[in-house]
Amino acid sequence: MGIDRNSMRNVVIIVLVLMTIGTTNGLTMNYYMFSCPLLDMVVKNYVNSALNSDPTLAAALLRMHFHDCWIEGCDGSVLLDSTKDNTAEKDSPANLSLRGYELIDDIKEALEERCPGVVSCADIVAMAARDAVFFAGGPYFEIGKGRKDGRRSKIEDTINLPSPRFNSSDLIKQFGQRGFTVQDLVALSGGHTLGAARCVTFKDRIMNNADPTTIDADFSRNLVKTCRGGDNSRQTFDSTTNTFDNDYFVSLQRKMGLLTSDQTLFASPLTRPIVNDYAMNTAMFFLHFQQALIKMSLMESSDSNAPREVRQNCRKVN
Ligand SMILES: *[C@@H]1O[C@H](CO)[C@@H](O)[C@H](O)[C@H]1NC(C)=O
Ligand SMILES: CC(=O)N[C@H]1CO[C@H](CO)[C@@H](O)[C@@H]1O
Repeated sequence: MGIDRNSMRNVVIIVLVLMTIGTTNGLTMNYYMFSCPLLDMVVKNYVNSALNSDPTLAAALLRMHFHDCWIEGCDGSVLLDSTKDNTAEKDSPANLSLRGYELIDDIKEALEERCPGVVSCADIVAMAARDAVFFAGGPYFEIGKGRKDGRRSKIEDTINLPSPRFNSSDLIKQFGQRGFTVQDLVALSGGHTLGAARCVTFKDRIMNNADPTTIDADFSRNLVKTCRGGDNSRQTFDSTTNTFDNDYFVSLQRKMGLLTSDQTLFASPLTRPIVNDYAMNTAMFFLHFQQALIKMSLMESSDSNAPREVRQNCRKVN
């Protein structure tokens, strides 16, 4: 008996098929399987212990991944420090509340000890965001790896980030241009289940008598109080700010969305039904969120000839 040539061939085909499952944009689930087998464990341990001492970092890590991907693809550009000839993305006012860089540095350092020169900073950011969502109570999912780090990070590119003052048509348009459906837009906005925003991003909603059709009166009075502390005073997006849940969507139904770009999702007939679905069905939100986040994590630079590398230090090009 034994294995004949035909069944051997079938085994080989099955193995090849398995290896290509989850391959998108050149990324694979098991990209570092041999070159850095402990990668997943290292990132998870660092993210977990960082969140234990500072749960607000979950929002920061998710936001960092979003900012990274949105500007010229997920290439670690958000991590680069400014140099004397170049002002980097991270020094844009739009970035004012980005945090978590030290954690990424720590993870990179730990990985350089185990598998030097192998794991890109862009992959670390993507994995840290994924793990942050999970440790905050959200879904767990696999993501492709094999991103490379870019060498460009320019303050002027950050004008392409969605504005907190966008209405639903602006949002649908900008997300649509980048390949996201209306469902992806609403699901990704649900990332605001974590974190807070500064007064300067929402105070226009409460000045000159808040419009009661778009904002709850008590909520509005609370925001006025918060903003007495100045433009940098912070207000959480929902009442469970460090927990990844669907409370954000329930808040929108109550006209307690923080930013114009949040509450508008309940105002538009194109997005309101999706908000209502997620407010009722956490499992649906989680599923759609992970699908949209995976899509986001595959965003690539519009310049396919842009130089790519695995950075030694996430803050500096090699
Ligand atoms: C959304 O805002 C844009 C300007 O940014 C405006 O042209 C458009 O009419 C607005 N759409 C809605 C539905 O309010
Ligand atoms: C303009 C500005 O304040 N940019 C900030 C962007 O984020 C980094 C990291 O937190 C800050 O160091 C910059 O000052």
